[in-house]
Amino acid sequence: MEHTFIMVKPDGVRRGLVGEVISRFERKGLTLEKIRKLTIDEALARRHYAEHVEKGFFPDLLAFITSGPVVAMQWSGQDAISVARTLMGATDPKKAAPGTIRGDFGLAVTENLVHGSDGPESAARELALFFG
Ligand code: DAT
Ligand code: MG
Repeated sequence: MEHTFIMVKPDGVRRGLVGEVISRFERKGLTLEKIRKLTIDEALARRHYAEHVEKGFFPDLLAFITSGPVVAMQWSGQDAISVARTLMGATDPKKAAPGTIRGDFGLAVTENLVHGSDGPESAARELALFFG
């Protein structure tokens, strides 16, 4: 059993896709354990995206991720981290396969609808950041 941190980003919340995202993870067989709606401030964004703070796209990412409420979640299940990443699709929605969340609903790399932890260390770190 593995835990992962999943977040519907501000574009997904604005577009009314929270239920769609939750439904896809539920139908796959993962279990929703915690859920919280919040607006990310700059300090939290810098901690959550610490690995990207020095990158050229970070100002755009920061403006976007703080632009409205997100829905933060803890999910569990067998291989939950990689299963969730597969359901999300590639980072760039233009390259994400049809049938994935990003492939079905996204067009721009910044506004790519969902975040999912990329490994056990980031899952533990991100869950602690958002759920204490
Ligand atoms: P992922 O969200 O698939 O784990 P990541 O951790 O590499 O991708 O990047 C975090 C977010 O930053 C990503 O969801 C969208 C944005 N991003 C990544 N690469 C980018 C790029 N080359 N240009 C603009 N935004 C980018
Ligand atoms: Mg990532």
